[in-house]
Amino acid sequence: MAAQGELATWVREAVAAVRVTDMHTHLFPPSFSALQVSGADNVLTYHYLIAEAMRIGQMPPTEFWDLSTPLQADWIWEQLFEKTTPLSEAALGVVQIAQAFAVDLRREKLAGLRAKLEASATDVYADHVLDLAGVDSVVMTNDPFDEIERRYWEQGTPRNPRFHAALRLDVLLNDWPRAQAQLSHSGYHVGPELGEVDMAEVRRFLKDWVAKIKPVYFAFSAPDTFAFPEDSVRGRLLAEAILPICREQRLPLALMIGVRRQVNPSLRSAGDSTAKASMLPIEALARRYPDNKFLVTFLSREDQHELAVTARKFGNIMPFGCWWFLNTETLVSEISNLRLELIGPTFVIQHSDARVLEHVIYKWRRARKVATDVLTHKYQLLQDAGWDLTREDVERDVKQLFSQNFWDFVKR
Ligand code: RAT
Ligand code: ZN
Repeated sequence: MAAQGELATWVREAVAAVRVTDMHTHLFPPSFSALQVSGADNVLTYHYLIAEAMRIGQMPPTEFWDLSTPLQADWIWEQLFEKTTPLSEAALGVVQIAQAFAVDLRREKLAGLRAKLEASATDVYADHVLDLAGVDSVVMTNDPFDEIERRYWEQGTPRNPRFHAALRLDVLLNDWPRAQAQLSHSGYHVGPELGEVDMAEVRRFLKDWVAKIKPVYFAFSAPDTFAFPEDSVRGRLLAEAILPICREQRLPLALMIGVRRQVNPSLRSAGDSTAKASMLPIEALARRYPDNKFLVTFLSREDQHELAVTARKFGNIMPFGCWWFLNTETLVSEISNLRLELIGPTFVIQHSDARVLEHVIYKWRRARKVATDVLTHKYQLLQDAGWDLTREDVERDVKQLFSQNFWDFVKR
């Protein structure tokens, strides 16, 4: 049994030391140079910050998009760090990145950050940043319909082994005319009608990509209106191509539900929003396909309780992370407590969604802080009830939440 104060130390030290698997990011290895994103200007022009800066500055979005990236960064800096105090989650994140690089942002300003962060990352720099964040490896978001990205895979570009692949199927499932045109162009005989033969070609395409990139899972994001089963292109592609290939290859399918894309198109990448979605499609998928595995995250706060309850019913559902607008101190704490209370330590506690390499630093610092508080409280209750907790128990649970639950599920 831990003495008073000792318990908090066990948790703090275990969470600080754990090597994280960051199971959903938008990062690329340095060898994918046209896609790799790092450095101060990219940190400042994160779409989370663009939306916040637009609330303060008077610049019309069209004018903003015409600026070069350094000028956009200067403008965002002025709005969020000069005219106001950087209190939001994303703005505080910039300050925490600066701190990790020993930059006093208040005094040295954006120039200080520009001097320390590398805009064209080398493998040494990428490893350094991942190590600063205590991240062992990251999972990318790999789009087989992206021309630039496809070229890297087709050339067999070697990559830093800390970057795992995930096959992202948004274009296939959410924009069938574009997917169909590109599939046909790449030599898959797929007509617009999606008959039996076309479906076999989609399966061939998926298998080719599994062989090419060796993904650890398939993924797609869907709107709040997502339904399944459904007599639609998406419904049929899921049932007849994606789920069978996932089963055959023993790969989980990650479902990211509840995004309303482009509610304000003038904001471009910053113009997406969220809405409450239905749990019924997830229940239907998990029940009808017990041999498939589903990594599931929802974007609205309102869906979190239902998701945790649904995960109690189906062992083939793994809830993961607090996605995008939920990745705030308040909501990560609430959602992690809720999940622990309903399913114990059997979920993936967080993913970073990093778009810029240095993001992993602040995202994981924040995740660790919240997890420390949440777990300390829960362990205290357990000890108060007479449970003889050990330091090893704490270390095991933390490892499961931050990495092992994900890998066990992938390899199951
Ligand atoms: O969090 C984000 O950066 C979003 O823009 C999305 O990328 C989202 O995470 C997604 O994967 O669709
Ligand atoms: Zn994402």
